[in-house]
Amino acid sequence: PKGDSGPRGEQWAWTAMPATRPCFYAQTEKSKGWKMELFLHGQSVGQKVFKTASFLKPFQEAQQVCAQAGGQLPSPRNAAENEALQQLVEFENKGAAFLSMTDSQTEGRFTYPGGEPLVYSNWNPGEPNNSGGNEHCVEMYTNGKWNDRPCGEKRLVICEF
Ligand code: 293
Ligand code: CA
Repeated sequence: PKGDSGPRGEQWAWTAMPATRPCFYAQTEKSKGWKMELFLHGQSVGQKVFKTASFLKPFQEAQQVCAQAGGQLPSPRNAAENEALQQLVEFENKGAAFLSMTDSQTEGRFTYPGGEPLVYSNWNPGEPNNSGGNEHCVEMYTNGKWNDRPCGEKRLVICEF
């Protein structure tokens, strides 16, 4: 898919960089543009890259945005990944971001998109509380803590690659 035009008229597009994960890069200034884009809007942690879309969407649309880009919503699986993602959420300054996990299958049992149970969690004290009986998605606050939320709420879209 075609991307947006940047502030200097450069074209940005989703693609697979050679020997790495798919990420956003500038066609005009290949690796230099890619590095700057990741520096400003991404986080690299281990073999994983988190990249912010900078806009807010309900969960299902957010899932589609990430899938279209060749990634998925973020699944922080340890403290280092959680902190990398938190830095991005904080820097974006657009409020909380959606994570990939839901308890849509079985209430109270949060799983990754593949259905596996969580290997790591960073719930805010008192969460998940299924407030109002309809909180099947998970948001990350700017402080890195997690809260279950209704999937129809609009939250910052960050993708994992
Ligand atoms: C309740 C109690 C609050 C909590 C909130 C969230 C909503 O209103 O303390 O912050 O639920 O869990 O997702
Ligand atoms: Ca909650």
